[in-house]
Amino acid sequence: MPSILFEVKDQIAFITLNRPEKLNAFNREMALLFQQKLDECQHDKNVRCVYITGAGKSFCAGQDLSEVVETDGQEVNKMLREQYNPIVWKIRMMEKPVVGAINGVAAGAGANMALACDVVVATKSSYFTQAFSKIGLVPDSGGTFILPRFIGWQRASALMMLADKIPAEEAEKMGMLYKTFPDEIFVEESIKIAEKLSHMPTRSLALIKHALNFSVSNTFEQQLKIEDVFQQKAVETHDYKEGVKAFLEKRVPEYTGE
Ligand code: T3D
Repeated sequence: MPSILFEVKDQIAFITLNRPEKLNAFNREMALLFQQKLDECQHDKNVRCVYITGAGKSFCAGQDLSEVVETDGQEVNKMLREQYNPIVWKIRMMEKPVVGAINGVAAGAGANMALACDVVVATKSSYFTQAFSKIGLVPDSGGTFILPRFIGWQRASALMMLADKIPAEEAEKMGMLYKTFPDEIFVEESIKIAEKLSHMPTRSLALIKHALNFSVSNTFEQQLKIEDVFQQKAVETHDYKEGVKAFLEKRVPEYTGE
C-alpha cells in the first residue's frame, strides 16, 4: 500500500497519511510523496479544497523514530530541509484552503503539521503532544512559530517543555484548533466543512490565507496596505462579481474559483 492515499472527489483532494501500523509516522518516502501530492493540489485547478487526515486510529506520530537511530546533526538538518520544512511551507502557501482532520494522536512533527492547516478539526478522542523534548529534541515543522501565536507564550512554553498529552477539547479551548466532533460523526462533519470550502470563492480564500500569513510579522500599517492590495485582487475575480450579482438577484451564488 502507498504511504499516502490520494483521491480527488468533487473538487476536494483527500490526502490520507497511510502507515497505520506506525501511527502514520513519517519515513522519508512518505514525506516526499506527501510533498508531491501537495504540489499536485496546488497546480490542479479542479482542486478547491485539501483535506488531510490519517489512516486508522491516529493522525500522525511525527518522525518514524526507527529511521533515525544514530542520526547525526547534519542528517537531521537535511531531514528538516528536505522533509518537514517543505511540507509545512507548502501547506501555508497553498492557494486553497487546507482542512486538517485530526482523527487521533498528533505528535511531534505530526502535531505541528496539523497546526499549519487553515481549518483544524479533531475527534473528541484525539490528543496533541509536542513529543520532541521527551526524546531530547526541539519542536520543528514550524511549531515554535505557530503555537505561541495560537495559545500564548506561557502555554506554548509549558506544552513544548513538558510534552504533555493535550486532549482535543482542551486544545480547542486553548485556541489550537477550530472545533471538535464526537468520533462517530467526525468524518461526516469534517467533510461537510471541506465541501463548504470547496464551493466558496477560492481566490478570496487564498488571499485571506496569505493576508493572515503576512499578519504575523507585519505592522498594523503594513497590514492595512496588504488588505488594500489584496482587496483589489479580490475585486478583479469572477467570483466577486458573481457574489454581488447573486446578492442583488436574491439567489445563491455559483462560484467557480476564478
Ligand atoms: O531526528 C529526528 O527525529 C528529527 C525529526 C523530528 C520530527 C519529529 O516528529 S520528532 C517526534 C517523533 N515522535 C515521537 O516522539 C512520538 C513517539 N510515539 C509516542 O510517543 C507514542 O507512540 C504516542 C504518544 C504517539 C502514541 O502512544 P500509544 O500508546 O497510543 O501507541 P504506541 O503503543 O506507543 O505505538 C503503537 C505502535 O506505533 C508501536 O509499535 P509496535 O510496538 O506496535 O510495533 C510504536 O512503536 C509505533 N510508533 C508510534 N510512534 C512511532 C512509532 N514507531 C516509529 N516512530 C514513531 N514516531
